[in-house]
Amino acid sequence: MVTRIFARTLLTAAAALPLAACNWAVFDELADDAWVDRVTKPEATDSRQYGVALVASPTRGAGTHAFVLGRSRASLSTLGYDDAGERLAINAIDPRATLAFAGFPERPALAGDPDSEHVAFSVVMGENVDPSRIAVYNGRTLDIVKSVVLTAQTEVDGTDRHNIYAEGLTFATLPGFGMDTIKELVIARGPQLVVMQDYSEADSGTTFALKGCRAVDNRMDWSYAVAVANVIDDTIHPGPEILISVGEERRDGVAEIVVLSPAEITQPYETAGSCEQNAAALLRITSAEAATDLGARIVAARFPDVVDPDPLAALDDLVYSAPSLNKVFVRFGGGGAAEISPSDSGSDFGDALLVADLLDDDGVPELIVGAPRSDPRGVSNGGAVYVYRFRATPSPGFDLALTLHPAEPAEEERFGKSLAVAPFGATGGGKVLMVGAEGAVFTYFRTAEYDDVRVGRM
Ligand SMILES: [Ca+2]
Ligand SMILES: [Ca+2]
Ligand SMILES: [Ca+2]
Ligand SMILES: [Ca+2]
Repeated sequence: MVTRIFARTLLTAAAALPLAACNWAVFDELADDAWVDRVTKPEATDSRQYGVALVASPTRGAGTHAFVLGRSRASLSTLGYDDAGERLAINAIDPRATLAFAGFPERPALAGDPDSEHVAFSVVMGENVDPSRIAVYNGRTLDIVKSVVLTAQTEVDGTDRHNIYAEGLTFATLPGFGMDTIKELVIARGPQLVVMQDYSEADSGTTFALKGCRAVDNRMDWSYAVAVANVIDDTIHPGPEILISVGEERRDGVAEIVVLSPAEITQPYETAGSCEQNAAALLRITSAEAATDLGARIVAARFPDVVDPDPLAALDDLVYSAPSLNKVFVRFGGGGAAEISPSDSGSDFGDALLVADLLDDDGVPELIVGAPRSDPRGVSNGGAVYVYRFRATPSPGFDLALTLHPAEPAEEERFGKSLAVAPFGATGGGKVLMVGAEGAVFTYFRTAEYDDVRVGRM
């Protein structure tokens, strides 16, 4: 399929459009290839930092759907469109009373389960006194599914360490953790790795359990991302591994990604010792440039870098970023590697990261990278998003397919601070790209991939 490229966004009419006849906030065209709907802080959410994190809904009855977090005043909200591309009414709740917490951390962790509507996020319950909490909600109905308090943990020096919130979260099925039919929540939380076994079971259920370990003694002060992927040959370590990026809380030390066997995470959460007390890490991924934030984001992917029946074809590819270096790294399952960096330096390239088959629905995913401190058109920290296509030859790597930013970027707009790709259209084969900015979410619809379904245009 030929894919045309859309690369510009026109947002000049944003504030001027009346909302009476239809609920488009912005109904701007990008040539004839795409249009964008820009949603700014819906009144219902009362949150200045709307869009600080978002995740797409994987299932759909019609149209498309996402879940959006807002900060300052906390909000959970939905953002959806029908099959005609018309925005649905926004649902929003303030979860602070229900969850008894003060607000979201600066960088709230948010994960979506690719197989359900469940979303998980971290909250801070108070200032240096209270434990933190992981909450799971239905991202479509905004009903609470689960809420688990993570109590303060004792430091190596014997003091309790409070107010440690999770920066990294992922849903995963770990073999040997409760029932195989119920997933785990794997959590990177300060100096800890936490596994919430069979997370959706009742706390009193026979298989619900909180397990954990202190990821690697004093070398690790803080963890900020976690992923579960099969990156080590099954003849050496069968099944998936847990990858956790660790460094210093203030991002002032050398960071690395530690690859652990899930089978070693056997200790109850309350008595967590070192993750390596029984067996050393399977692998440590480092950077020659001694990045302080290596693995700020970690994403597993399946790029066709090797051809079956190469045995390594079964391994996952690993995408991880170091925004301080302005770089994204790819470690291919077939043994190759790639480094990606935009020409725009100091842009926090990789602060948001996503792999999805966005451009052409051809089964080969694209790499989508947010760079919220990019300076499009010279506008300081306006932000940009880069989309790369995978190429197999002459060696596995990536080619820039398009760059997105608002046509009239605003200073500190931080376009690209969060990213989601959601299925769209009658079959769900089409995709929309959602990009979070400071107090806004932009949704890109593409006529190159599906019919122009716009109705009620003003
Ligand atoms: Ca399980
Ligand atoms: Ca393995
Ligand atoms: Ca691959
Ligand atoms: Ca593709």
